[in-house]
Amino acid sequence: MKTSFDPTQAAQALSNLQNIIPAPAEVHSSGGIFKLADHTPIYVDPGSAEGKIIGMYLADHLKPATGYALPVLPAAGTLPPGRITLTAAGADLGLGAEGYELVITTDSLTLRAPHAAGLFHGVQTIRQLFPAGIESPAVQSGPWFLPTLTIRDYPRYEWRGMMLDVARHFFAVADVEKLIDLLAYYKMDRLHLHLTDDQGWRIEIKSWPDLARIGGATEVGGGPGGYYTQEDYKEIVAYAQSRYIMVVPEIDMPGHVNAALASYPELNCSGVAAEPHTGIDVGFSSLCLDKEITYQFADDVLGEISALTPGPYIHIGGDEAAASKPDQYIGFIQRVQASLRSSGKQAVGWEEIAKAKLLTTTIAQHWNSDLALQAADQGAEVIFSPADRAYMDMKYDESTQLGLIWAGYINVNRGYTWDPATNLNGFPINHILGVEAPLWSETLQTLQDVEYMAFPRLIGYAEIGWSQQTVRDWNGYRDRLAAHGPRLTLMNVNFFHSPEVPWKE
Ligand code: IFG
Repeated sequence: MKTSFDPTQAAQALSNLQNIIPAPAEVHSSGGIFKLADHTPIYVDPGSAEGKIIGMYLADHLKPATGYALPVLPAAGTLPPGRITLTAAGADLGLGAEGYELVITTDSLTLRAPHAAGLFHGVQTIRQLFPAGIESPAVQSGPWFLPTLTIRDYPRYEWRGMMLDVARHFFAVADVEKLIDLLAYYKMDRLHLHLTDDQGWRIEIKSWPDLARIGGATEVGGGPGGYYTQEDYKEIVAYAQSRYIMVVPEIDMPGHVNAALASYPELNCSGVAAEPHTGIDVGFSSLCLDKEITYQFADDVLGEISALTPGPYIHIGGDEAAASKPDQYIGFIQRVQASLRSSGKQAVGWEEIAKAKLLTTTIAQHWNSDLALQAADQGAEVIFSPADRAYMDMKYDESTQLGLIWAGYINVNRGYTWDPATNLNGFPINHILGVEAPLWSETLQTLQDVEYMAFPRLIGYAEIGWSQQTVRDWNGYRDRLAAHGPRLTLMNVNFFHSPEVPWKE
């Protein structure tokens, strides 16, 4: 049956194309439409387990709103018109580890990528090419069509992440997994979990059981806190992996350790356990760097967290160690990064670690000084998290109830209108590993609080990490972001309706 060409459908299809975030690298539209039908097959490469999983993921995200069958089948023999194909066959290796090519004609949709992560990112683009109603959990009236086009897309930076502080306040596995789904929707690929701090130790360590039992028993404000068992942590890691997101765990040392000092008297120079801390001041605690047991503790903890973490990166914190003696701080950082490398991991640390002699495999995270320059001078790669641009715990403006203001207000515009390549004067751009937006939780207690501070600003950081600087401008982004309001609502995200954005209904 010849589908009649409806110019309004083509116009609607094009408007979705213009609202993709992060903005794709190369887009060519040809003005036609591809109509999804009830039994449109989703073909995947025969024998590719990952291809099948991604095909099922696509089907699972299109079925609720369309009510269509959308069978996922191995591609074999001649394929019928009116099909979707996800394949590595014939993919351009130049697209790299995460790139993809999407070709939509009037009778087929072909998503090609040399690696599974690219297919997965291409699926997010397909989701955004449908009207917002595609994200509805209930069947919507169709028709469901896509614009005919070619998209070639690949990320600017390989590190595109968010940090969630689960130490000041604790968040359940399910909350973290909802965040992971949202990170995936915007093509982010790193989730840095800030697991330990003065107010809480949030990860079970079997060789030091009181860390979670005692150190996880409270939080800022004195609430019940909580912690992840090692099974919980493995569940989070596996869930993230299934969304092509790497979990980067942080054990913050030698400062920010009051929860550990409250759990084990022997970790204190005094031999007496510290009192639990439920306030929000920083920089007052340090491991006792005079004692050998401290280094045993660090090795045991990092050994266990490394064994639970498939990714190569382990974050050792290193920030605000005012209570540690400078020479002992340097010795500690150097010792810990070396022991991590001996277990095949790369250390990541806040930029203060640049005071030590870094291994070339060690990564520094820029947040509020020019120590990142010293890290780069030593050959380290640097993740950009400038506090005055990317700290999502900063209030949007004077009216924001949640959050802090020590790094200044960060509204949606300020969070978006910067470029890592020009953020630090004289920083060598070939040492920029990517972007990460930290969300510290001193003032956040629920997932709704987290969503309110993270959205919509996180969407801007996702674009800074993925899109070329040449395709980014505030006016264009603002209007594209406006079209994501209905999508965020349908995905049940408690986002801040910033007055800067002309939100669509
Ligand atoms: N700085 C501290 C965080 C947190 C933050 C709140 C870093 C690296 C202030 N360290 O940012 O623990 O308290 O905005």
